[in-house]
Amino acid sequence: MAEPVSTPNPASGWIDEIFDGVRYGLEGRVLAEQTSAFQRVTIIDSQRYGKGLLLDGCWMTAERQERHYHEAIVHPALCSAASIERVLVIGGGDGGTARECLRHSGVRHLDMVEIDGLVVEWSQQYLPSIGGSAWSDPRFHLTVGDGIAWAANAPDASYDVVIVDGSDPAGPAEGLFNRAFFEQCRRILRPGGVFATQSESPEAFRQVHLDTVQLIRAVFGHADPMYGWVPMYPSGWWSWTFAAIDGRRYLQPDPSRAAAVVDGCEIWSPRWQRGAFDAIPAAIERSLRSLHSPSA
Ligand code: SPD
Repeated sequence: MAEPVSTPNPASGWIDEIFDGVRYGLEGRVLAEQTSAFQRVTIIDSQRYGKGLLLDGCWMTAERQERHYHEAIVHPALCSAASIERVLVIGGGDGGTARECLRHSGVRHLDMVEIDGLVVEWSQQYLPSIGGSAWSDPRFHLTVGDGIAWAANAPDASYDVVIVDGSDPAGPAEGLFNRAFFEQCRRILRPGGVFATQSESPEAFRQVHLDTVQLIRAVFGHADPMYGWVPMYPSGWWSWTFAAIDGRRYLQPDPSRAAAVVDGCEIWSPRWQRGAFDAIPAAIERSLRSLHSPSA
């Protein structure tokens, strides 16, 4: 994947992610910026979407559009795994994925493993509504550390749901997109378990998207991408990919679990989810049918 290019962030004005000859910008001002041990972390205040987070100049989340992403990555998995007692979130340092998971009363223990402590610290300080009550929920257990190593060291069949909420496959998140990592994720899932990951844009990052879906298919035997919108991300068009140990159970949300969360959702519903899985573009479907399994 080409390295994203980022302009130095001005104190105020347009703040852009620039990729492949296109810029995706918000008008606002930079509130804080620091280079951690892993990446450049930027917090902004934007006119339209409130406070937001960029990593290495790439948009991650913002207060008034984070639900597009977090509801989509969580509820297809949490509404369909056979059990949802033990959940692992790899990445997810802004807390939004954990927050949506913990809306499910069946979750008893959630481990979140985020590599960059500064992302957690600044999300708690500047974006508290995104993590919301997750940060103080007794079921929530945060480890600041390497999620790839965590998955490699976890016992077999130790989680019901594994969600990978990483950034783009450059820098610290690169290892979240390869076969060895997906194999570990499969190994640590219990029977009936469900795996979910963000799988990039079918437009702006088409090849990464295709490779990711294909690798997960090779590891799990099947996997399905689901398509939606995250307006601040490159092209605005995004995807999440789901797989499960025992078939395509993520396509069928359990009605009682869905009913318990849907009224609090802005985007996700069982109906939205059906459409989002069905919204696979024809060319992507063709490419996935014709591709051979990549090996890396
Ligand atoms: N290009 C953006 C990919 C970001 C995926 N993760 C977003 C973090 C939200 N919790």
